[in-house]
Amino acid sequence: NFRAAIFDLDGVIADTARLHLQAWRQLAEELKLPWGDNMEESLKGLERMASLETILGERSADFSDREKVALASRKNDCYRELIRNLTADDLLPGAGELLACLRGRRIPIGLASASKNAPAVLQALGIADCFTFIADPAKAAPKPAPDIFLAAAWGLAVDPARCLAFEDAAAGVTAIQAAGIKAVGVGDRNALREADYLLDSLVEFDADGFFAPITI
Ligand code: B16
Ligand code: MG
Repeated sequence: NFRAAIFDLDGVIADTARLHLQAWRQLAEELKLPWGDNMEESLKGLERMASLETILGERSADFSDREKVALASRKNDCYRELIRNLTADDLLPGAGELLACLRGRRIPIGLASASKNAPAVLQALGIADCFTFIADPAKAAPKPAPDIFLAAAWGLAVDPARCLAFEDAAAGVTAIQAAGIKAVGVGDRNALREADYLLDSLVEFDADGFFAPITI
């Protein structure tokens, strides 16, 4: 049995990947950058500056580091504007139910999101109280490095080997496994084929198979 659950946010709990994409797309249009077909999959789980580099592509050399910071912050302002409209309706299928089920079983729940906007997103979705510990992405090397998942396990005071973590991005699955944690891939079965367990959505997750039942 696992003793703790650790979640990625965008694409696992919240339907925010589309908002990140919308904000990046707006920036790309303003800069008249080409928009590749596979952009959605390429941007998944990447931290902010790495996402910017992906958007800029061959045009990266045209911008100084200072200009890049300004561009990333312009995208972030747009994203912050978009997440103001988030509500519990933007929880992905099964997410609210799973969080409630884990809380009922007294399973500590951690967040390992690359997003510096994660606390604002959790508030808007009305689920901030569900989390025992939120790992700080500003203090961790970006996924696929294991740091953010290790920080979450440490914050929950649970051995990584007793944690189960959920991800929608291949780089996230790599990060989880590098931390010595078992990975549940949620979404694209091909992109996430390295995961220890695969789900189309959290609705399919059977908590009884992984976590001890409520003990009184
Ligand atoms: P921010 P996750 C990631 O969150 C997103 O998937 C990714 O698209 C985003 O660029 C990254 O957070 C950084 O977010 O710009 O808000 O700090 O999937 O790790 O929860
Ligand atoms: Mg994600």
